[in-house]
Amino acid sequence: MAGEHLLTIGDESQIPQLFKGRFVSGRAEPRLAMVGRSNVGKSSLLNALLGQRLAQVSEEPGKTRKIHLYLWKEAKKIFADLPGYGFARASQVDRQKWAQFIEIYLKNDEGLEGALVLLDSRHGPTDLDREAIGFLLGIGVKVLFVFTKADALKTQSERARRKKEAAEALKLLGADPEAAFWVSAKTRDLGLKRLSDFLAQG
Ligand SMILES: Nc1nc2c(ncn2[C@@H]2O[C@H](COP(=O)(O)OP(=O)(O)OP(=O)(O)O)[C@@H](O)[C@H]2O)c(=O)[nH]1
Ligand SMILES: [Mg+2]
Repeated sequence: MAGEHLLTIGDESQIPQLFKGRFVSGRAEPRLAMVGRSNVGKSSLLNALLGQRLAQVSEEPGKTRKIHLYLWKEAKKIFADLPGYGFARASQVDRQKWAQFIEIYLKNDEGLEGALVLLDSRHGPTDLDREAIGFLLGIGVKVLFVFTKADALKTQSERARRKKEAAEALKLLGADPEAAFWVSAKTRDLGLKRLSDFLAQG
């Protein structure tokens, strides 16, 4: 088995007792946070990287409401699958609660190596994505961009157009457009393999 579910954090009040220095529940493997809007494919990507269906995937946005930590055994890393943002049906209060929960986690996890910011290959980054990226960079979290559902870009010209558009948008955000991977969890394409190798080496 390549992966293992370690723990679920349902509430921010659990965070101080779980995280001690670089350790989470006594484990020292560096953490990689999966950040992105609801339904962008965070849980699917995690499963594709682990080669196992551990995280729950759903067509219904807002499925992952808790923080789930998964051990990636070969790479000796821990994925933190975070609740997605931009869940349309959530109330303002719910959205604030989510933002606060995620923020407390990101600020308290001293073993956080970086965040994988997942963006939809077909559109964006959206305003909410920009806000999330700005927030992460603002608190000093290292960011790696992963464009998901690359299989949905059917033609060569569509792929080229989107890559150009996305690179320009990332440049405007002060990010390195080269630090981006285009992947499909569905077809498990070459991009997924490149991302997996990159994360396992780092
Ligand atoms: N075509 C295609 N669909 C995908 C891909 N990855 C995920 N999906 C679909 O997108 C939907 C959402 O996937 P999830 O992995 O649950 O998304 P999530 O970001 O974890 O969503 P939340 O937990 O709600 O934040 C599901 O219907 C998946 O089957 C992909 O690479 N290609
Ligand atoms: Mg999810």
